[in-house]
Amino acid sequence: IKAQFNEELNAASSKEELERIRVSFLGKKGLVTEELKNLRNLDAEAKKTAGMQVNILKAECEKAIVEYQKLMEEKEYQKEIESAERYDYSIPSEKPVGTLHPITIVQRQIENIFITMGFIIEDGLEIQTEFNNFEGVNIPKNHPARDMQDTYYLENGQVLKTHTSAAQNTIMRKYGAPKPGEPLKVLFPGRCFRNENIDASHENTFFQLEGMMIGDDISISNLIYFMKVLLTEVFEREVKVRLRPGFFPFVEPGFELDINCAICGGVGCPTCKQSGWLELLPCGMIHPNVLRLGGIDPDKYTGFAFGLGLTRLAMMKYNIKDIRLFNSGNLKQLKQFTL
Ligand code: FA5
Repeated sequence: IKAQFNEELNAASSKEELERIRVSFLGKKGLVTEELKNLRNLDAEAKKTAGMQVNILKAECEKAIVEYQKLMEEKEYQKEIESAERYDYSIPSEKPVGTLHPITIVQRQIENIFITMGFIIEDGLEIQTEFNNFEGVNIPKNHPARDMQDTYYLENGQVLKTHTSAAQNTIMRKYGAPKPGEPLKVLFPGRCFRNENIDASHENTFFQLEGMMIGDDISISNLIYFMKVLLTEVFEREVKVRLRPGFFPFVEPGFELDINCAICGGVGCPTCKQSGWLELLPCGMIHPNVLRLGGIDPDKYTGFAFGLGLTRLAMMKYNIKDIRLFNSGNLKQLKQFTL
């Protein structure tokens, strides 16, 4: 039986054949099982020796089948590996894998314009102290202006910055008073957070881009000049703007620079709330209190600041009708923008 078993086993080339062999030797009516059954016909002495032999045979057959099965699985696995598709990870890909987010594109474009005009780029923290976000820019506690910006407070009393102006104080302290004829010119873009009701033109997370110029003879005409350069370069055409008086505690005088809504051409649409204008660029001359808090003498220096709604600007530039697209993660939409 053992010789026959070995012969058949060695010829087996599939799992099915292996199973057939198992059944024909070890199954209910298998050869080995039959031998076991036959033991009952023997006398006690013979039963003992034969029983031992048959049980050894049974154990050997079982073991051989298990081992042979393992061997077959091993062979199959090797075959699979050899025929598997191979990748060469070192070959350069044909297409660039990612694209810049439209806000990043516009941010870099504006940064480049201002760098050529001698501005430094600074990074403001997203988590700020209440002082930096409010008191440092002349918004004292209980001032109604705090209600204009619905603030996210952290458990430790710090805030998610509601505007890029929160970096003004830190930047003034970092660079100190400018030298004569060398005004301090800084651009500081950043993500801002407000607990807003979200609609087509309001997000709770959006980008602003702030600029500040402080020197011994900075005036409103400098401010208007830089704003015009900025908007002409970004839109690559003359854009219609309007200047209205605007109130911000950190500027005096303060202005609201609005841009003609390019989506509806000025006739009114949901994005501009039917007004034909989009509030885009609040600005003004830095309030003396803000300079003083930043360690700069307001009797010797003046400056302007502007806080551009970068997300809204990107909407204008790319004719994006709904602000919610920016944070949507919709790659099909977001990938189509180029400089
Ligand atoms: C400010 O935040 C001032 N810090 C700007 C400033 C800086 C004024 C320096 C003067 C001098 P305001 O709250 O208006 O201002 O916001 C500025 C711009 O951010 C708005 O014009 C708008 O374009 C954009 N903005 C404000 N809230 C949102 C919002 N929820 N979603 C998208 N953009 C917003």
